[in-house]
Amino acid sequence: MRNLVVTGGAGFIGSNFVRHVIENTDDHVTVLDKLTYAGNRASLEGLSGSRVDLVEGDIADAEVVDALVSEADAIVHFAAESHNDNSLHDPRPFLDTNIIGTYTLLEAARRHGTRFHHISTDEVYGDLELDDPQRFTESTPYNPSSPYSSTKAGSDLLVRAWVRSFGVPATISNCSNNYGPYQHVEKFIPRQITNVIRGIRPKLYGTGENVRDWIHAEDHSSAVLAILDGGAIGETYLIGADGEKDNKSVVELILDLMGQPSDAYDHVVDRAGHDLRYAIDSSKLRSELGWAPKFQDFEAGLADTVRWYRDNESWWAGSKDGVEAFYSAKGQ
Ligand code: NAD
Ligand code: TDX
Repeated sequence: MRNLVVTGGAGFIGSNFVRHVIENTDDHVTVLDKLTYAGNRASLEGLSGSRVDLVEGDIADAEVVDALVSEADAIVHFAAESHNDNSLHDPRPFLDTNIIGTYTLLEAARRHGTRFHHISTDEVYGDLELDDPQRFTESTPYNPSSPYSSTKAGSDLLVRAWVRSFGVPATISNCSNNYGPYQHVEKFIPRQITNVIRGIRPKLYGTGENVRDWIHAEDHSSAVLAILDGGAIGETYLIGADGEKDNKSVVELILDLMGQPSDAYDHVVDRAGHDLRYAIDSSKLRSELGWAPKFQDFEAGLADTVRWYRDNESWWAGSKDGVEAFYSAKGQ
């Protein structure tokens, strides 16, 4: 039984990970979360009690961080400002949390010799052409496009430096686009599902030819646990489930699953600097740690996700109007 500190555990992937840990290990979890607009206590409902504690605090607050890390066997670091569109509007919080926050955690891990797993994204590698036969691997050069992805790239490089220079026992994972329950309605899939529920037409940026490599958040969680348990210190692992889909096909599938005509969506203003395609080669994780995804059927996983948003309107209703106002002011 370990005591895990999970940063960002009240967010989308973090809360799915906490649930996965509780169901699959004997570990105790202390969530450290600032409860920004993206964090939600309700995402941890049913998990409190003897196995999970929630501490409301900032990962950039050295005092709070040190007190928790001094008691921890391992840190799993999900907390971040995570939305590209927000980073184009106001980059500053991305520097504060993704760079200074990660630095603050690394310094605590260094002082206490604590195992550290850093959660990152495939966006650090930039984008691929639609017809490029290569996918991202652990040796693809970094080439981030947005304020979000550049701060994630910076945080990855800090982790690598703290491993090499200070011997912090850390691993890194870079995962592709996640879907599933508890994802904020600002993100692509929940935005379109909740639009349809509200009678608003889905909004596709630009032509919709952009490709994302989708993985269910439950599969991301099982991969992170596998790396925490068996990953080699200093190594990076790419996490992906061979789920490439263009955005237009995803919108059409959502409309279809929700009983609407598949062309009942609008093309809107494109995202500045919009990455064209992400694609992950996760052979290293699969061959070295024996990991495999369970959600191979994207349509079935998406149907479950649609059902979750229909059944949990009270979880997202409070954020929906503000998010749509933010987008419509930009013609999106
Ligand atoms: P999210 O925005 O849903 O959740 C982020 C959580 O971090 C929230 O609970 C928020 O309150 C918390 N947080 C933000 N700033 C904080 C701070 N300063 N101190 C403490 N807590 C803070 O994000 P997500 O989509 O769950 O992403 C989680 C991690 O996974 C991020 O590091 C992200 O870069 C990475 N990632 C996400 C995806 C994806 O598809 N969503 C894919 C690959 C990697
Ligand atoms: O309304 C929309 N219409 C649309 O066409 C929105 C919100 C997005 N899009 C497009 C932009 C992207 O091509 O859909 C795609 C997915 O968009 P997001 O959900 O914003 O995700 P993305 O920018 O790909 O980044 C996500 O995956 C990598 C996460 O938000 C990041 O945290 C993660 O690192």
